[in-house]
Amino acid sequence: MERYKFEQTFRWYGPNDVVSLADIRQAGATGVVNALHHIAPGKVWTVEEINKRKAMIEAAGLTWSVVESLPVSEQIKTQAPGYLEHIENYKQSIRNLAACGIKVITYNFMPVLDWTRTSVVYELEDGSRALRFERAAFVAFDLFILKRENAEQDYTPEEVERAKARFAQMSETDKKVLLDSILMGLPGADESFTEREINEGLALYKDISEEQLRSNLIDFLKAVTPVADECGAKLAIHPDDPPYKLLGLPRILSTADDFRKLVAAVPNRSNGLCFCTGSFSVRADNDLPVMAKELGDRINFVHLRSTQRDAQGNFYEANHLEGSIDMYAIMKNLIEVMQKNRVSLPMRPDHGHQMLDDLKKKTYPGYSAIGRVKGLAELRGLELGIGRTLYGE
Ligand code: DNO
Repeated sequence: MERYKFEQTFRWYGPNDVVSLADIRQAGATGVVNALHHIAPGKVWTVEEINKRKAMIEAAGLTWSVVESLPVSEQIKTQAPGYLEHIENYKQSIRNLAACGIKVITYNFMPVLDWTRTSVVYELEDGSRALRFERAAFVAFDLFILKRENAEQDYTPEEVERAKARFAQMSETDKKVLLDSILMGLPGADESFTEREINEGLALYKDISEEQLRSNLIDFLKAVTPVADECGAKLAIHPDDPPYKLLGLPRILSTADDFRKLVAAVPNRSNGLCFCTGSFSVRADNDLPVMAKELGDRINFVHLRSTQRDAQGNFYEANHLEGSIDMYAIMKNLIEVMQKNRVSLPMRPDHGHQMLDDLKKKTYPGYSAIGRVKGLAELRGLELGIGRTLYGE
């Protein structure tokens, strides 16, 4: 029996990343997940630029397997003037990528902020560091630092009280660390957002409801999926991280049901999911093994990671095989999906703890080398064990 296994990949942020392509090769990955971060959202990724990057990756003995992300501009998300041109450019970028043989394209539709944490240096018992989201600190940021209009309406009275108490305890340094962590900016960006930019971003979405944002996403997918279908490219939408409304901004990809709605509206084959177990794991009502099975036919890319959540809405990024989710059950279901569909899905160990020598280096939060190498090693061992048990080889 032919066996379908994960294509093991590793994210690389490009030539400025302190984790080099040579490091990635030693990690045991064969594929690289990369993006042209220097090209602004809304602009075309030309064949020339794509090929330049591709050659760099191939010279290191690796393959550029996945794009993460081909960013969707705020104009497209809000349907602001100029968005139709951005959509045309997006289509052209898909065509160009496919012509260069890069056919898995990740994107997200999160307004303004991508992933959001309150600390990127949360110290675990063993001295390593993880990314963490602390609910009371986040609410305190919203109410007392950002001072967003009518923000209290989004929280329960208990949450407001807890945030008040938390804020009262914070030193000026604590407040600065909190602000910096939340404004950290997009992955791959060296600059952070300013408070002013966040406020401008929030203003853009003032009149955009969840329904409106979903409808804008559907319009976008209706426009781009036929192009992707035609050139054999597969799209993979990344879920909201964390998977719920933040700062009053609508969020529309937090649950299985959110994704089902997209497929119902746009059944095109290329309309797929980036199954990010870490993002989905923050909600106790997301049953990940069940989602892996049910959505399996639409999963085009897999991020494996776990979080440890608590009853107060806090979570931190746990070791890949620990935390609140059952990684064994998820892995088993994904292996079965690949075998049934006869595909090898690209998978990457998502994030990792900052540990050992990496504690002395400046790396992108979540993307130091050693923690991710550890994650990949554990996950590939788990895959091998389950694969052999299921299929005997
Ligand atoms: C964080 C990542 C996300 C992801 C984008 C995809 O570490 O998982 O930032 O790359 O949301 O568009």
